[in-house]
Amino acid sequence: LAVDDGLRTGYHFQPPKHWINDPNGVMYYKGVYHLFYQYNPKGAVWGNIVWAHAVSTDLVDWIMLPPAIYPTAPFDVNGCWSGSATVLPDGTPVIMYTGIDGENRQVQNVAYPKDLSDPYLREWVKPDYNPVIAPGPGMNATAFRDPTTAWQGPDGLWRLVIGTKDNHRGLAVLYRSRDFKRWAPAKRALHSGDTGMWECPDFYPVTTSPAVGSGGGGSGNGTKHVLKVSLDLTRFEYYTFGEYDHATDTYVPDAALADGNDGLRYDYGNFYASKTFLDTAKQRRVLWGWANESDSATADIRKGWAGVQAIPRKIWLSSDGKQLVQWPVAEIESLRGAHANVTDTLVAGGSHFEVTGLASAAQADVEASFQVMDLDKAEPFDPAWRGADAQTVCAARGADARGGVGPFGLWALASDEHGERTAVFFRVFKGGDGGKHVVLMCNDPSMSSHADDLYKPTFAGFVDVDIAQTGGKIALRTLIDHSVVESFGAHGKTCILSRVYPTKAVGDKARLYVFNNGESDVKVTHLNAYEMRSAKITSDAVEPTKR
Ligand code: DQQ
Repeated sequence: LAVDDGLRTGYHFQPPKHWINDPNGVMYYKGVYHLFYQYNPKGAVWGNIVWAHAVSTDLVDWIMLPPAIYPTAPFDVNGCWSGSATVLPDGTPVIMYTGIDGENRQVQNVAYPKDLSDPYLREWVKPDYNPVIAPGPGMNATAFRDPTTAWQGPDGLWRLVIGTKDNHRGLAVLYRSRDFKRWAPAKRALHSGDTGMWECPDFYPVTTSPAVGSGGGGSGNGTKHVLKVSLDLTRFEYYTFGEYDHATDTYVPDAALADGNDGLRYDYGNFYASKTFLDTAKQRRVLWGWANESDSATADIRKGWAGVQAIPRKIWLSSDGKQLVQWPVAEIESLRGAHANVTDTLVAGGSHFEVTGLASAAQADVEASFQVMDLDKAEPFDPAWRGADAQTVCAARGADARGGVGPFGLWALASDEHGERTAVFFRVFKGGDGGKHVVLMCNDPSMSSHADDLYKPTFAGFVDVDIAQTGGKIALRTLIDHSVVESFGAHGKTCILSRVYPTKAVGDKARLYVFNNGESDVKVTHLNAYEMRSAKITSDAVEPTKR
């Protein structure tokens, strides 16, 4: 089957063909970034899962290697599911992943590099003593998976968390080990919530400084610990952060934060099964997440591929300590080419203009700053929406519903006459908590494609900014990549990734517009739209040793 090139990404990570899902075992080791990911080597739908492997020195260009972990033994004969890497103090990396055993139980296995002198760590050895963690009596053996990176407590013991459920209760269960081989369950789970299964937990320290210490553990000095879980019922991820007591292994989320469906999300769009790692080269924490397709399985089979990884994001705690902030790693800016610039341009209510001068806007990085000229025009926030999530509000007030302040923002991947367009925008209401304005950020793909059979929900998140204080200013960055529209509002406070499948706004036919569907005029104080070169994806020249 032909691979459909028109909608493949140019700088978002994708293998040449077939299905991918969760990022796994992400790490930095001796000058090389490793990305493993769930992969079906036989087709464009989920199945036959192995750990595919790619390496990079800059998180931009990738060398594809043969799968690193694939079924070989009774403890993983039915699949090698998600897991994490930990770099031990002696410098040895170890992977722990979920194996699906001969009885379809989910067990945790370790794997070590076969040859530490191979800079790419191509081959991994699974000791015979696997599995190292099996579901205990009374545990749900078909919902016990996705071990985190391990961390070492002051007592020298390793700890990690595994996702599971007990009926409807999602749990992050804790295990401890002295040698990474024998693991004992803690009496209490690290945390739990009434949300169904917790997949792909992640647990790590953050501070308000984007630069992190190389230790990666630590507490005190304003350090918070983040617990992120992926909810298989909604396919959304939620996080809390709070105090973690190393001595008692107790995690208490900050009181202002809600668990589960009412909680904060890394991304309010299509972004799942994410995982962070500590990048000791650049003293930052980096987040990887998977974005699946929004078309049908039939379409994926026809395309020959399914799934991409989001651009890796630096992640840290906002200066007010109320949420996490994310920003694309700076390295991707090396792909920026020719650019179009707009400065101090007024967009009257009800108007739009095209950002011209790009050979193609199908592969672009757009940084824009807007200024609302008359915040008094903001409509009141409907009391019926109190407590509703942003997606509900945005569904009621899409990009084409005229407003007082907004919707204003970008039409990405727009065709001639913008019959196809994906709207990324802000909308401002008055009457929020404490008299503040409510700022909503939305991604509305309802006009994104003339094709049928697409999943086209609006995605939305609230943006925690006091827009009156900023003089009506708000920033938007959008990474456009053929079938990806990945946006960062208010310098990374609210993020939304969306997958779209234009039929006309493809390749050099894709255009970019600024629009304003509100009553208040909006000024584009500045906008830079860069054409993006493609990342280099090469395959490993070295013949893998026969296995
Ligand atoms: N994907 C993996 C599981 C994980 C799920 C299987 C999340 O380990 O829970 O491919 O997308």
